[in-house]
Amino acid sequence: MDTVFSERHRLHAPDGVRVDGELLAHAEVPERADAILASVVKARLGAIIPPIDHGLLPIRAVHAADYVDYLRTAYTQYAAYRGTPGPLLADRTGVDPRRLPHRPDGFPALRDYYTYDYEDPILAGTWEAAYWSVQVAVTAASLVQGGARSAYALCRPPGHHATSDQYGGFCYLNNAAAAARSLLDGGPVAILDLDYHHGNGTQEIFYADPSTLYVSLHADPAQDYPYYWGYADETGTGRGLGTNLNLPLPLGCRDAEYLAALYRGLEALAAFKPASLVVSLGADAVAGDLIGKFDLSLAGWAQAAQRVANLGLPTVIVQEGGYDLASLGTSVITFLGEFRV
Ligand code: Q9C
Ligand code: ZN
Repeated sequence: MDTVFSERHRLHAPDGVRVDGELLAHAEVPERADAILASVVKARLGAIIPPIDHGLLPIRAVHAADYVDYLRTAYTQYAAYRGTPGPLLADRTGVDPRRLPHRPDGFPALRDYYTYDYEDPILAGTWEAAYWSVQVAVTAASLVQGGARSAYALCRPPGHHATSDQYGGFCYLNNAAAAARSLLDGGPVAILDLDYHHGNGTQEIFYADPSTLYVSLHADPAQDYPYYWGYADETGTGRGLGTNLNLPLPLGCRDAEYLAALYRGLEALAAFKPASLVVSLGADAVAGDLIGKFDLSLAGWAQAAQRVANLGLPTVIVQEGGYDLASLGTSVITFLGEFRV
């Protein structure tokens, strides 16, 4: 399997984030991609391919135009407002754009408008890194459209928490959603989200869409991030009713319980008869992660991968979370290894 990768992820390098007045080290760092790439190369999984620039089209296909314009210009707008450039961090005063009759203009009013979170800095290179992360995902999708059985998108920053018009959870643009939408020409698309966290952004983007099925295994939102989304009763809306399947799991969840939920998800997925599959791959689901709190063994993770591979669908695997630099590479290549044939 070939890997699509861009060095431009490095342009987004958050070093510290202030939460409740305390400066915390940021977990979503460039070293994550370095660790994964090193393991992929060492495992001789296939070629490492640079992304093709598909421009703004695949981004606008899943995000609101005003949100895209904001992300692209937020850093410079903020620098002009402050009189000096620096990291832009929202502080969440409780603004929800869906409840506001007027879109605010300029800073400071815009600061909290396009995010639901408070630990995702916008830095000088954030837009460019996020832009190329989408291109990585869409390029991997184009390899699969071109007949490859599978392709791996080594995306950074991750994407599944980015909604059509808000960033959060270390995500700015939704890479997996862009890949999925680009695959829709070939027929219905299923998205299987295996990140430890619920992919609220991906869910939102496709919530009313009957041509995409979103299936997610994740920590119970009553117990962990993203808290407000990911419950089992969120099943889609309108014509998309029945095309969203959330399988929340308890903290400490072990192999048997995880795999039972996966088999339920895969059954629903097969019944949907998709033409292709996008996997949101979060290594934070594996035991030992610094943020994730499952007790899923590496053997259980390999078994999960094998079952997904056995679907036999053309598959784009998109990197999401995973924060333990020591085990991240191994978790990723263990999963990818099951797609070898
Ligand atoms: N400071 C993904 O895995 N809160 N995002 C973590 C620790 C946010 C995770 C709390 C977690 C977001 C793509
Ligand atoms: Zn995650």
